[in-house]
Amino acid sequence: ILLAGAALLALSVGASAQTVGFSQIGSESGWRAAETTLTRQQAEERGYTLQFSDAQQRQENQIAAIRSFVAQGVDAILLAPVVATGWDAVLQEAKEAEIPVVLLDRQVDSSDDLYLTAVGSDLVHEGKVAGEWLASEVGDNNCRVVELQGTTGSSPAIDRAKGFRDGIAGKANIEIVRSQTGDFTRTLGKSVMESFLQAESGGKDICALYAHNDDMAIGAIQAIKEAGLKPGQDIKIVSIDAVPDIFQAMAAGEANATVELTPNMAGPAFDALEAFWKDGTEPSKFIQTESKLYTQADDPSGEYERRKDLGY
Ligand code: GZL
Ligand code: ZN
Repeated sequence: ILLAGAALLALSVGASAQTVGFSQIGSESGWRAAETTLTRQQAEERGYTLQFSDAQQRQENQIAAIRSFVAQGVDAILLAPVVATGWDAVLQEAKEAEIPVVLLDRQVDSSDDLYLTAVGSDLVHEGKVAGEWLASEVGDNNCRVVELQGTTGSSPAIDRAKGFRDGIAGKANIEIVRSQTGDFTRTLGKSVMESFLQAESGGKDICALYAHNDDMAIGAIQAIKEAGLKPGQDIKIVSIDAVPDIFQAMAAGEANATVELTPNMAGPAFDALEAFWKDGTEPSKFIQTESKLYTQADDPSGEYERRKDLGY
């Protein structure tokens, strides 16, 4: 009996019978849905109990969720912060409760001693890759660009706007003539693109669309078609995420380029947490995921097939 008892004790200490609270932004895009799917799968595989909260894009719901996770005494908190500001107080509360917080796919302006680490891409770099692709595409021709920005105040919207402008810097022939948030959704991407087309004499003067994510681009493609124009030809389309549906659009010649953002942020996050739980190992404050440009030349149909069952 003693041996059995010792074995059970060892199992309970060693096994990851951990409870993790996940404050997810919502399900505004296919990419976000895939991130949630993969996080649930990883938690399952690793034997964690995942307490999931969908904030419906509202920061106050995320703050309330974090407070409830702290009250529950979870072993860690995952946070995908909808906007970059306003987190100091609640992150301080988690710190005082000695609960490690890992940021997923977006950054916060809080001091980095208020979270264990942040897992995400170089969002500025993504925008720059998109800008550089457009610059290479148009050469010396004049190009009037419209921009669908992500959620106002979110780090991807801020950084992807900056990066794209870095990518076209010095190109006097490329001009961003309209820029507005589409909140990362297909619906708003479509309606804002409709307003751009109306404001730009039906769109004949628009050379390209830069969308901060594929979902807004997909909505915009619908609007462009309804306006009687050919997306991917009359108006070049470059966006970010590499969701399956953008590859379908590319295969149909209706989109031109996307920068991949991996939806697997949970893997690196859980690896860092396991090291921290085991012996207090402090990871670097930023664990960067890779970004990769895909164009119509990169087997879009094959890329669609590879991604279509990943939970987007
Ligand atoms: C970027 C991530 C963005 C995705 C969008 O890291 O936060 O949020 O690009 C999602 O699809 O809405
Ligand atoms: Zn770069």
